[in-house]
Amino acid sequence: MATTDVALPHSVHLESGPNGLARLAVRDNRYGTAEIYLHGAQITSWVPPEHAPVLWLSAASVFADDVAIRGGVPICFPWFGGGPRGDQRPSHGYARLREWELTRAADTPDGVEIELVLPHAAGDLPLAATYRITVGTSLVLSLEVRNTSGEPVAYEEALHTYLAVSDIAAVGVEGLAGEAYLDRLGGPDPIVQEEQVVRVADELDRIYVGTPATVVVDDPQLRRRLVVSKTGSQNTVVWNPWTEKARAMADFGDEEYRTMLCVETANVRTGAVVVGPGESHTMTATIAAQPRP
Ligand code: TA6
Repeated sequence: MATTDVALPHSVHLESGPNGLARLAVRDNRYGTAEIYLHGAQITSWVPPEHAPVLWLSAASVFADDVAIRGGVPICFPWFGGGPRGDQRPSHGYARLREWELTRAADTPDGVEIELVLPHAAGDLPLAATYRITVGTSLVLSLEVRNTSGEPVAYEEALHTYLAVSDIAAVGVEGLAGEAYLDRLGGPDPIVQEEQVVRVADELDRIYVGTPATVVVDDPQLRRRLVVSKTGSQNTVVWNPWTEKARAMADFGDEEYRTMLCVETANVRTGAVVVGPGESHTMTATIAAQPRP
């Protein structure tokens, strides 16, 4: 079924975005606004009523069918980065570079629900991916992966969420005290985080391992706390490129790194998923914006 065959509720509009990339615009006075590109099934904007945008999007993002949009929530699948051995391309897998098909859009008591599926291509792993987005009082992102083969299949996944913050120097990341992480800028051995609150003052790229923890980004200047909770996820990745790495990325504008922080809901490396023949696994991230007293 083609995307254009899907009936849309009055709050969902299919429109043409930059460079003609198709996007779904959610405009609903109960739940604010959102934009989801079919390219990568990438939500790039969610603005709840009475809030500043919750997702960050680079002003330098390139909207092209062979490049990942810089911001929002890229879907890393079926591997993360270069994969467990570091030799897989494209980086973060093929899902975010492909146009997904809309299969359902509905206005429900919980919010506007949108469902997309990843079209299969030659060479793909035998995995069928279905992504469900609910734009409600929270933003709920759910990735269901089904093994269509007769053998177990291993894969990695991450909802690579770019959160919008007032100033990276002003925010604190709570919820990961006591959790172990792999420092991607350091050695191979896990480090147990002793700080109650993580503060970012340089490039930071951590894969927390074996943690179901809910993460809170406390933002005094925006007087809000962004809460990322999850199910079906063993890993959380926390990333800010800081100056040098951001400057090396053409789709990261000057100083933009100061207004973003990635808190990624994931199953990667030792947390990779092994799904049996005909079985499915679902990972869900729920993002909420709460006022800060
Ligand atoms: O999740 C953090 C990370 O793996 C960083 O190491 C950095 O590479 C980032 O993802 C962005 O990757 P991308 O391929 O989107 O430029």
